[in-house]
Amino acid sequence: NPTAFPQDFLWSAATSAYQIEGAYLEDGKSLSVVDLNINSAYADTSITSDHYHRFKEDVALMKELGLKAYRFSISWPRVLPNGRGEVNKKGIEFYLNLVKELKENGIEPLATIYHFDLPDCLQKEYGGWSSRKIIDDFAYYCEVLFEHLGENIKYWFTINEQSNMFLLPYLMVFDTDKSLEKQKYEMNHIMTLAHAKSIQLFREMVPSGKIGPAIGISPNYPKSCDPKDIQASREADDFRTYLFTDLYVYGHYRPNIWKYMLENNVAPTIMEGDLELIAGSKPDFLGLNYYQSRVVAYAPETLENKDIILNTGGNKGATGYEVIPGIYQGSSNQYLEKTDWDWEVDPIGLRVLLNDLNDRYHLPIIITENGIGAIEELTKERQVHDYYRINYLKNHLAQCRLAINDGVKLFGYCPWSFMDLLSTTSGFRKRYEFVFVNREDEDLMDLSRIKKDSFYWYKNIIETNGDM
Ligand code: BGP
Repeated sequence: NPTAFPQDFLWSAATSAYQIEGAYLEDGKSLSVVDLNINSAYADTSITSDHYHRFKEDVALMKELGLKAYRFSISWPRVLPNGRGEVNKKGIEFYLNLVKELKENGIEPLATIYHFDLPDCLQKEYGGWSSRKIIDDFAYYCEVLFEHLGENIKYWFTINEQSNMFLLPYLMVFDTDKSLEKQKYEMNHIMTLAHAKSIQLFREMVPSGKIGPAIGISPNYPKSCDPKDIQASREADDFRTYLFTDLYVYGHYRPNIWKYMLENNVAPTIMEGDLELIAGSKPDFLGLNYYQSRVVAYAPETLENKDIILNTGGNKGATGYEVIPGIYQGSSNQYLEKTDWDWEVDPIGLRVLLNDLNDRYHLPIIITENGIGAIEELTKERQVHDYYRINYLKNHLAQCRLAINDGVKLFGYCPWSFMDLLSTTSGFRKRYEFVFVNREDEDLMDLSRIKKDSFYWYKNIIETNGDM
């Protein structure tokens, strides 16, 4: 009889600022790199779900859902329109009001400091994350947040998915005249330093709070039992998971990654004291964004290097797999069902990954994202029958429970997302959890909120503390 979820388990749901707030130039906010560069081809961030104006209504829905906690992100350009310097009073007020509203409704706020939305002015001024100048600006931004919100928010996430900003560099702005690979490793090092500095500051300013990164990773399975494939899967874990997590927790690069960086001339500049700073800023927990597992095989040296090609249209089969010659190549998993975006649905992979992280780092873990994107429409009765989502969440939660039984210190679960929002890769077509936001037909694009079937299902899960 497996152990139940702990009594104080944080039943939560997640969103991020640029994906739900809208009001992208209101009340003093300046534009971020995401507002300008990432989605311009298919979506715009000016209104999204209009949460900026409707947060009270949204918090009321969270309360109805029974959420114990809610993960949101703070927009740097809303709080500091110039990236640094003067604090935008209205910007900080928005988050103070949101947190107040959450707390009055018995919901624990979980705040992400950075979720892809760098103030564009810092990108223009010195190239954003490519310059070490950002470390001080990020530290200042954190100082402002800890000063104004530190008393009211106990749980903080430093950076969301540094791993995916590395893997999918469309989330960043890079210099096209320079080697992308080199810039990726440089950015990764600088971001880790900024993350470490923010933890250092947090220890001084919010001594009773808890802080950690939110990482987006997948376990890598070998394509066969050919020892070459086994080794390839281990190296895929090194390059796509432990590169980030070993840095965060232990402050070191694995030797095979060093070797790769040096041989390929992509090593970042590491200054005296860098690794000590990182190693001295151990997080309190790991936040895990989990959507799928991956399969890899050995990649002969003769193959060409390839980056992942994302399926952004929701047309099955459009994904292009990554190849690192001599190390590994991605491939699809014949045993798993895929979403329309080719994301491989693998609940057991979550248990595998949770155990792996627990064995390696012995830190508490919170699932900061997990969920299924789909194209959805309202029925005539204005309902959304998202039975596939209920299945998805049920199966993943069952594995969470088994992982807790295995000894994993899992303390919370934040399905992505609380409500429909702008998808990072696929605009408004791809919808996620619990609350439908009506933008179907232009005349009726009233952005009204409609509870999906999964809303009622999750409500019951929370009420029964995960009894399925
Ligand atoms: C993660 C991001 C989220 C969110 C989610 C779903 O990578 O942290 O911001 O977007 O993935 O991805 P998508 O919107 O591309 O389906």
